[in-house]
Amino acid sequence: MKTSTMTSTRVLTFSLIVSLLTFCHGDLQQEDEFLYDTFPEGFRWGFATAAYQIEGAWNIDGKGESIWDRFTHRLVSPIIDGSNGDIACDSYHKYPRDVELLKSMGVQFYRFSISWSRVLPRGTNDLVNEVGISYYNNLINLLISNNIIPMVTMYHWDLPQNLQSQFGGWPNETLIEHFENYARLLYERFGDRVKHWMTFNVRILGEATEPYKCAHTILKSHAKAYRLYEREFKEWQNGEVGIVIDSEFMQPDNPDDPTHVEAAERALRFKHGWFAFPVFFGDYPSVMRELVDARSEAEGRNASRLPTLDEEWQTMLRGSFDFLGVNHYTTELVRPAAAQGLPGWSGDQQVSKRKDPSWEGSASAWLKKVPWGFRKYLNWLKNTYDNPVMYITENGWSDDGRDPTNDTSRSLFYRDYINNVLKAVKLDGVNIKGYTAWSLMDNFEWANGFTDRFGVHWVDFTDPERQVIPKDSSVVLKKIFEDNGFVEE
Ligand code: PNW
Repeated sequence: MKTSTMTSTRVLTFSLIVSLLTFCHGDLQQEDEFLYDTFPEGFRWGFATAAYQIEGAWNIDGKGESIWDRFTHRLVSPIIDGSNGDIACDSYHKYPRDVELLKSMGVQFYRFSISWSRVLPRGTNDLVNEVGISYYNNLINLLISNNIIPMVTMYHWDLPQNLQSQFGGWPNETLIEHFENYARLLYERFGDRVKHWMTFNVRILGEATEPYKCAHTILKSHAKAYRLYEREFKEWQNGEVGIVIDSEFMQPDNPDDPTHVEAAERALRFKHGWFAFPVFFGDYPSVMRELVDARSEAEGRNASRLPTLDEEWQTMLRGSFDFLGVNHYTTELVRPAAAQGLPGWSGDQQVSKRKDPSWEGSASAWLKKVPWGFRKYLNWLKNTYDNPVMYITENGWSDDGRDPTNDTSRSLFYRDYINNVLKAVKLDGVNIKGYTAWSLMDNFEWANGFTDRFGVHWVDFTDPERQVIPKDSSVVLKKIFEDNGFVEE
């Protein structure tokens, strides 16, 4: 606790100096001064979670195994604290508690994901698990009766194990058809009440050719699901379908060096543009095409590691969104670097990235606090994609959970990041319709297990009842939601 108080004092002193400085430089003022103002009327606030991270009940009531069940059950655990999502927050049994928490926070919507293998245990539509369908029906109905809009992610990383074992997972384009069938089932069963769909929560790790192949299948699956809705459901269900793409902001390490500026732009196109360019413009960014093609040839391959989208797929992909989902947490400093290491996505970009050691750290090694990076990033999205409708679909901060309630650093994180969203909306005209905090409560943080906690509610994972305690940040965030921004006291 000592360190976080010290850090916040340092941050406060620093911002004071910055405000004094900017006071003398009129045009910098907007960049560094806190903005007291409210979001436009109708702006929406909510929380996000994902099925594997909260539900538990991994093998209950007919649910099939997912790749995350298989992965966390390995004999030698790949998870930092040896934990898994077998029970997690037990939201499968305790979803009324989740809705209570949402109500207590005064949100307008809740973004959650559906576990594919809970509704289709084998991933294929020859076997529908009606008990799994009921679970989501109950959750959706309870949300709606409490005036909370459900926003549904179809895929948040928990692929049915059967699709992995039988087809090898996302590198295999057979999955396109299975995803389309899954999407159809969701529209059919839930689309009368769910009006906001997100096909994928996109984030890919790994090297060599596999990530490019996975992304290729995922993009095509997204396009199929989008066009299916447009063709058969939109007219009578009146909803919208988008995709969620995650990226850091890439800041030129030395903004005065044009090669750094170019490298940062390249890194953004390799990270965000990889998925967004096909969805907005129909094809991968040309800088990816050029660099990956050239390097593949130099490696003596007869085909590029980056697959090509033919005319038909380009047409299907181009414009396949009603909104863009934006997950954002942190910023990187970028400069040019020669390609090195194994052939793959990180080397293909020919950049090196680092984080400024003075940036405040969270419990997660990768997550440093850079509030101004968020505003710059939102402006980059606005300029690159012609100001599309956007929702912030994730943004949040982790602690180590040792103190259940005192989380000043998270309160300051939300205040400063949301203030930059406000500046993007009010001063820069970025078209953002809502903001989603990650997350409602501490949950299973993937490879970091229960050690990195992102909740505004603390969860006791040793208690079979999974008691929750509000952290201090829940009060701060609730006030921002209530005020629809920041009101000067
Ligand atoms: C997201 N980064 O992952 C996921 O969508 C969530 O499921 C996850 O719990 C949350 O953020 C916190 O990790 C990210 O390196 C992981 O910038 C890493 C990064 C961003 C998002």
